[in-house]
Amino acid sequence: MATRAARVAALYDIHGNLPALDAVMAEIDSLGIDLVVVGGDIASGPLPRETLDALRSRSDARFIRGNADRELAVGVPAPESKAALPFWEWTTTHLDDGQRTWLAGLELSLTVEVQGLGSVLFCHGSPRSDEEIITRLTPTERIGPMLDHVDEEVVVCGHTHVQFDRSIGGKRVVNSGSVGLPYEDEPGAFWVLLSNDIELRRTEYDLDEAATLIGATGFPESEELIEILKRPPSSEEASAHFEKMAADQAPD
Ligand SMILES: [Mn+2]
Repeated sequence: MATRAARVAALYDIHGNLPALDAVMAEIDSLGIDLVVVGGDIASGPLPRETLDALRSRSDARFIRGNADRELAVGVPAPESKAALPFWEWTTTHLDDGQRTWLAGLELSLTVEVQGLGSVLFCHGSPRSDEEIITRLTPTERIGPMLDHVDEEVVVCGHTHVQFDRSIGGKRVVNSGSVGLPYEDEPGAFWVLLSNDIELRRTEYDLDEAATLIGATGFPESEELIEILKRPPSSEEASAHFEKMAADQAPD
């Protein structure tokens, strides 16, 4: 049976940033939400175990898998990218096999009938891939084929950590942004509230407190991470960067 809800919080790309997640959870609990959709790339970051525990203890949460969650699965080889390897190694050693297996087994997408809004497809990258890139700059002709077999009226994606709300071929395509590692014009934790309408939201949290907590974890290059959390690259810069990656990723 289809999942139905009236007020849904979409929390994407948390990336093991527990203080950011805690702030968002406090806000959604005060707003009154009947479903939380966790949109993937959950654990890969400085507080993987604590982040997973906090989300899995919620009875109102449903989960989909992101590319970083998939890469943490038991038996999946280490990334070839030298840049990604230390983060992967650190995260895998801070999760147990049961947690890695649980992440790997998550579904790739989820459909929810949102009362007053319509049917919404939640996916991580695009409806057909957990790593396909859609940004606010992606030409509509490149997005068209990604939506080919989508019946839902609204698609909520993530993966690029920059929010947008676009209308493409009669569908609304929304990027939820990132709770734990946003590339936006100001710091904070970014997420989306779906009810009668769709609201792009930003929640503030104490970045100095977060820096102390993250700095104490031993996560590789945590000082650089804290710097990005405090002074993120602009959304325009990030979108252009991902759009270049998307062009390289495109088949033709
Ligand atoms: Mn991702």
